[in-house]
Amino acid sequence: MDLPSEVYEIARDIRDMKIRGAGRIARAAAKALLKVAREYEAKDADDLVSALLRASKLLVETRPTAVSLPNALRYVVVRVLEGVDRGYDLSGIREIASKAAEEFTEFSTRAVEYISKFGSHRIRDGDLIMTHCNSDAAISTLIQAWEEGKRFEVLATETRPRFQGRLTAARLADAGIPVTLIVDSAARYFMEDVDAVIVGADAVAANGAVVNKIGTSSIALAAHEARVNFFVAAETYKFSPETMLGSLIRIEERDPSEVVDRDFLAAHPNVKVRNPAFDVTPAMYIDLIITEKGVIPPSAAVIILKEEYGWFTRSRLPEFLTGGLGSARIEEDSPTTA
Ligand code: RUB
Repeated sequence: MDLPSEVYEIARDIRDMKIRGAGRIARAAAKALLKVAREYEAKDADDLVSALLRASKLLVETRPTAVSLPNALRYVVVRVLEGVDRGYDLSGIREIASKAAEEFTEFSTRAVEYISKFGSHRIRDGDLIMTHCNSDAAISTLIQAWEEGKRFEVLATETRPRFQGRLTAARLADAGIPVTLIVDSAARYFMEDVDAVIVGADAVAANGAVVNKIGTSSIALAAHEARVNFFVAAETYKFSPETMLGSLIRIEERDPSEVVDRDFLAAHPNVKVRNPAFDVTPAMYIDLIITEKGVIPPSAAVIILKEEYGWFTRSRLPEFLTGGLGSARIEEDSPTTA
């Protein structure tokens, strides 16, 4: 039996960046699994489980950096595998998978609301706030502060090469917030006038480093140099459990044609073009990470990971959902380090 066609559409839209931004990607993945749970005409429970795993594999391979994507899939798959262990039948597994997918979506939406409320406390009247790329968590925080009556201005970087900053500027302007669009390379030029920077995240590592749109780390460095606060707004499902086991977060490298057009590439075959989509901002340049569980210093990332994903080190998830760490997982009875 083939998977519902919407699953392929969602996977394609994530790959082609019609669905983009770590939170939206995660919710789209949960929606795809919900489709499978509800609509896949399974013979029995095993058949449904294998369809859910097939869909998960298809989805997890669409974009490699946003940890929200495997975490959304794992949220559902872990519960489904528990159901299998408890001997649930087909309708039981359908129920578990649907409920988990819906729960994840609700949790993800609510998380942004909490982040906005916590983050807005850090925005003051008269501030000039810089943001980079297009993050729902960061934008919602700014809109929340504005709705609370605070009056401030925003500098939004255009975010080459795909100009997600234009989306940010438009959304802030629609909310009535004064916003100025600048080229990415002007970030340091303006930094001396900036009061705080707020960005989103695609991934947060166990050591507190944050992976976000390319250019984020240069902005963080400029903020550090100018003694400007650098805030990251990130739901806890963007924290990477793989990094607890030493794994590195993979940085997506996209097509050169996003940077220069194909005519240029054809006319200059000896010019190499690189297009990494994300970069890593070390913890030392980050003042706070604003999560739905509260505001934490980056050094507390590992505590969040242990609380949320302690099970990851013992889980029996398929390899494609553990970043290939299957054999490196810590078994219950393995000796602890000396
Ligand atoms: C989007 C991006 C966003 C994070 C967080 O990159 O870097 O800052 O995903 O977004 P892309 P959110 O456009 O390549 O997906 O807070 O909405 O999850």
